[in-house]
Amino acid sequence: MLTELPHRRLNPLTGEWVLVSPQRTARPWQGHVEATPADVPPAYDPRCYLCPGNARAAGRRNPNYTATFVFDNDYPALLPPGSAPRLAPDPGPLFAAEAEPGLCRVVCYSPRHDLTLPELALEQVHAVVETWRNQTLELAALDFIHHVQIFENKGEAMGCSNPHPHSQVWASRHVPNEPAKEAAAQQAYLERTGGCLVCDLTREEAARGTRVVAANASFLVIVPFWAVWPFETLLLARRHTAGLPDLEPQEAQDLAEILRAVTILYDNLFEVSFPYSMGFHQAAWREPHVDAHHLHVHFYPPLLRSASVRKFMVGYEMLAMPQRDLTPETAADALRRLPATHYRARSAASSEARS
Ligand code: H2U
Ligand code: ZN
Repeated sequence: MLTELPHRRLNPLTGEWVLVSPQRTARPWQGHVEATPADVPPAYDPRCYLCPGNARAAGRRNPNYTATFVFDNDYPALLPPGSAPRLAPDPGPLFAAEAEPGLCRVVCYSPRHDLTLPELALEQVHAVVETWRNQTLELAALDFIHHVQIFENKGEAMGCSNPHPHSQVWASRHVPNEPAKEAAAQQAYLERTGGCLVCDLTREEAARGTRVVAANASFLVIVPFWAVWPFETLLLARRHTAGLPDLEPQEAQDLAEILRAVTILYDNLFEVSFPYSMGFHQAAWREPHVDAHHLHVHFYPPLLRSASVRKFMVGYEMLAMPQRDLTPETAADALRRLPATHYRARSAASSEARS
């Protein structure tokens, strides 16, 4: 039984296996309890590098922006072409290295220092989606760019260095490891079956329903069958869409709606601003096999049992393979049952009713 006994499950997008040990969910745990930052941040923080009108760490000043705000990362991990290191002509198989030109940008979601995706109004999340779409178009048009990676690190638990809600865009010449693995798997699936792996998955998961967390006309959010993180989710476009630039206007609206919906469920799970790393996987425009690629978003949240008990990828995970106790089906069920209204909006409404 997949609900009771240890087994392993295959991630068809990466070809990697995850060990599932549902019999261990009752084991005692006496580890470290992380302190959770309970303070509600201010709407504007004069010391924040990302708030409107403030000076950033390297000295540049932000404009008094009123919507989304994009800037070139002051400490970029990638540099434009022309700044390539001089490399040995033939280092041999043991010391391979190559230049990696690219660009890194930061996307502030809104002027508000205190509002993360789930607390922004729907129109504001839509503005973020449009900004990501425009960044993708602009960066993918550059001849030295073959991959545009949009991602967000949210919360101190994920190493986010600034609480002002923002995401990052790193655009690079090479397709990085994770999207490259997934692109190869999608291409192989297309060659083997004649169909799209993610289209087939989306249809199957919608029909089964057991791992569905949220859905609308254009998107589906599931806890994947092979999830590694306890409350990992996968957001899937129902229509075969290679990337953000291909979305129809209604689909962009629906994407904003479902991003808001899933992040509200996350915040409601432990009534805390839920940390995660999330990111879009979209086609690498200049690759020849764009057909096999299907737009999706991964959410990787670290929390396990409460606002302070997180999962660590250590020991067996580092040396052997990922392992989880809670089944993906149980996680999906827990998320799906949560209220659709953010807990802070609910507590604000009830304190208004009392006064
Ligand atoms: P996180 O998304 O992990 O918090 O990283 C924030 C990014 O913002 C980080 O890459 C950049 C950092 O280099 N940043 C600036 O470019 N300028 C600043 O003034 C602060 C942070
Ligand atoms: Zn700020």
